[in-house]
Amino acid sequence: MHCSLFCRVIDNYGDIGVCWRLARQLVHEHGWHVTLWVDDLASFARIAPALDMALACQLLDGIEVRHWADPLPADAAVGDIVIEAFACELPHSYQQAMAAQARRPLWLNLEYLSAEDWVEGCHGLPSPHPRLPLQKYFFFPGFTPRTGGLLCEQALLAERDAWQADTAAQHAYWQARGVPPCPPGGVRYSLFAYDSPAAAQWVQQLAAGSQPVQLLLPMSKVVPDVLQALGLPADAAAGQHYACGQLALYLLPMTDQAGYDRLLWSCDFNMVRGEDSFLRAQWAGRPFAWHIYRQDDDAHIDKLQAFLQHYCHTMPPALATAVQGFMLAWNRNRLTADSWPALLQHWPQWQLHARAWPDKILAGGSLAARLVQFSQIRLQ
Ligand code: TRH
Repeated sequence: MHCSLFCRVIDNYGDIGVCWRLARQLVHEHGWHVTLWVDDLASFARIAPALDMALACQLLDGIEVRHWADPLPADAAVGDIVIEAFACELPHSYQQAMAAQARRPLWLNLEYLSAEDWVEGCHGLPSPHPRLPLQKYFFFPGFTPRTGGLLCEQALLAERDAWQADTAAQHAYWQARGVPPCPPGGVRYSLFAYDSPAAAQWVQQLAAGSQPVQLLLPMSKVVPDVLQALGLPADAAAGQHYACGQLALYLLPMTDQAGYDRLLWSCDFNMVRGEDSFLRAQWAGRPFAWHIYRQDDDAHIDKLQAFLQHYCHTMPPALATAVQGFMLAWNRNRLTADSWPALLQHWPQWQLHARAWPDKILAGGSLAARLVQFSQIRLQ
């Protein structure tokens, strides 16, 4: 099966992060041949350092990666399946080529992840092309069996378990990053977020708290806010570290996606953002909070609340209130003095919930498996 997957990088790394992950799963777990078209190789290279930005076409980890420039090169083959990620418009010439195939390809629009109720009703719906003899299906990721599911590699949770049981590997991991052993009673948190007044308040609270905290910060938009909030020089770079009250800060370079997974698996709590990191923190099986991507008219708050309703549904009520309170406060930029301490009071219960959560939401199969099944039925 040949799949052409098209990705336009709108902002940051999530668009290509999701497509890169999906491409590899389709190739390595389902034996498809994938051509990944990407318009921004520089952003791609931040999460896939082995990519050669100078090449318009290359084979990377078994995937044919091609630079998507306008116009598309004449040899741009039409796959059996064509996926446009996040409604990135396919070039008209390519749509015409799709319509001209003796056997028309299956055309999917892979949508953004949302836990909102309407997703179940829209997943899998076809939309006829206004002029060409083609139709496009909407493929919606989601948290329930009647959606397109969630991206997760087949072996991931077993790899995570092995990593979290391997104290020697973790020790070596921290040592390689210049992070000393945690002081007695101390904890490790990671923070990958957008710029945020809440992050500034949070780190000030951690610095003034009663527990030693090592905070791991991959370079991201939140780093200047954190440094400023703590009165540290703003020109910090990856590799530097600082101490401030109970808080020890470690600035980390961005790594490939597997490297980021290991960071998430190794921390007691992860503050994450966007779409892909949001899921990876859930797969870590540890408490996490979500800095959701901001949308116009506060649409992101509805999206956050839909997720929280789902995530907190089976939690003890006091924990649910604390988790909802913290994530909403963070995303409304109004962290109070109680938001974080309320969570700490219910920590062991949250750890149990976080551990059990991935199996619950993966019960209907991962997104790649559901996409393959969806395609097989329609291409019969
Ligand atoms: O970077 P994000 O904010 O991306 C997105 C996009 O911007 C998109 O336009 C928007 O619609 C969406 O958010 C909601 O967050 P995300 O989705 O978490 O993507 C980050 C990617 O970077 C993810 O695949 C993990 C990866 N990553 C690494 O590979 N190495 C690292 O060191 C880190 C910190 C992240």
